[in-house]
Order: sequence, then C-alpha cells, then structure tokens
Amino acid sequence: MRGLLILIEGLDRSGKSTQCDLLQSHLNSTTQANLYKFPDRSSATATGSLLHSYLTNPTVQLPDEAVHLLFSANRWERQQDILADLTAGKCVILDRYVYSGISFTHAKSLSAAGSSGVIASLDWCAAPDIGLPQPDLTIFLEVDEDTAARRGGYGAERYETKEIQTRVRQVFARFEKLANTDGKLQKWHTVNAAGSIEEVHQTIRGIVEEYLANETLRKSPVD
Ligand code: T5A
Ligand code: NA
Repeated sequence: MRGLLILIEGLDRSGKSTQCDLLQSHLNSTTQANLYKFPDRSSATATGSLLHSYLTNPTVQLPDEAVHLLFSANRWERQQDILADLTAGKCVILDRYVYSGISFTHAKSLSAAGSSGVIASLDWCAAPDIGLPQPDLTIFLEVDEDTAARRGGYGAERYETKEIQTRVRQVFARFEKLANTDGKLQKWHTVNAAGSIEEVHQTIRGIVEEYLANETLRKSPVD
C-alpha cells in the first residue's frame, strides 16, 4: 500500500515546521516518514537559493508572475522524490504546498506589495501546480495575527506584513469553505494552533491516526 501524503498548511508563524518535525518523529517510531518543506531552499533544488534570496533580500527584484512560477517549479523539482517515497510505502509530510502558492500570489496581487498591477486570479495561480501529487489530507494551522506576530522571528521576511497576512488569511478561509462543498478538494482540517506545542501535536496526531487506520480515506491511485 502506498504511503499517506499529509500536508500541513497555515499562516506564517502558526507553527507548521515545529509540528511537521514532531509528526515526523512520531510517525517514524512505527513507520517511515519523510518531510518536504516548501519552498525547498536546499541544494536539492535549482530554484531554492533564488527563492531564498527573493524572500530575505528586499533588493532582489523579480516580477510577481515569475516568482509564482518559481515557487511552483520548486515543488515540481521534488515531485519525483515524493512519488517515489509514496510508492515505496513511506508517509510523506509536506510543510506548505500548493495552497501557500495560490494564497500568497493572489493576496500579493491585491495588495500594495504587488508589482505588476495585474490581479492574479485563483485559477491562474493554481494552474502551474496541476498534476502535482495531491495530499490525502490537509491540516490547516489557524492562529490569530497577534499571537503569530508575538512568535520568534516575525517580520524578517518579505511577506511578513500585516496587510499580506490578512489577505492570505482570507484566501485560506475560501479554501476551507470550498473543502466543505466541493468533493474534489482534499480533506481539509482546521486546527486551532494557539494552544501549546504539545496540545497542537496531539490534535494533529489524532487526525493523522484516523487516516492511517482507515484505508478508504486514502486517495488511490496517486494522480
Ligand atoms: N510562499 C511559500 C509563497 O509565497 N509561495 C509558495 O508557494 C510557498 C511554498 C516562506 C514564505 O514563502 C511564502 C510563504 C512564506 O511567507 P516558509 O519558509 O515556510 O515560507 O516560512 P518560515 O519562515 O520557515 O515558516 P513560518 O514563518 O511559516 O513559520 P512556521 O513554520 O509556521 O512556524 P515555526 O514552527 O517555525 O514556529 C515559529 C516560532 O513560533 C514558535 C516556534 O518555537 C518558533 O519560534 N512556536 C510556538 N510558540 C508558542 N506556541 C506554539 N504552539 C508554537 N508553535 C511554534
Ligand atoms: Na516554517
């Protein structure tokens, strides 16, 4: 049986990476689990270092459309590895994925930070990711803006402004609404991430265990 593809999404500083690490350790005690973090800034990708400079250095200028395609390309660079892991029966945890890609570009195009003056529609934003492996479940970590802003390191990167974060939050809310009405969308679980690290971990474990125990919740085949 192929492995479970688990996506952890959320706003900046909602605790995604912390929770991905904890979930990976937990799953590794009984099965094999690999973690992919997007953007993948490592040398495993050709696009990672460019995206890292763009995010951390305000003097790096790139058209918004080009940046969007780079984020998608960065996921495509790991597509074969993800598929190989799943086929080998390993669980795969994704730290951000296509929903971050869509939300940030769309939100930015509506905000003062947008450089091109053209609104990037949700359909345009989603198009380059069509064909990537689809998660069996998405866990969305929700945290209010003030709590997120109090957590370490906030404000250091390009998109960590209140205007963009507020708009990103609105786009994510649309995904949640869609997930409840559109059978095509992967299962979406919103988790309150304002609790302690351990509380959030236990909630995530509960959701994932249900998918691991119930084969019918797993999409098949990977497409
Ligand atoms: N982006 C990304 C796009 O525009 N398009 C795309 O396609 C993709 C994939 C970088 C930016 O790229 C954009 C979105 C982003 O703006 P990133 O590399 O994921 O994306 O960003 P990071 O800075 O690594 O991660 P985040 O800011 O999103 O943080 P996390 O992973 O949500 O939070 P984490 O776990 O690192 O925790 C942050 C701090 O909070 C503490 C942690 O110890 C840490 O100090 N913390 C808690 N404190 C109290 N209670 C809890 N429950 C806590 N959980 C964590
Ligand atoms: Na992170």
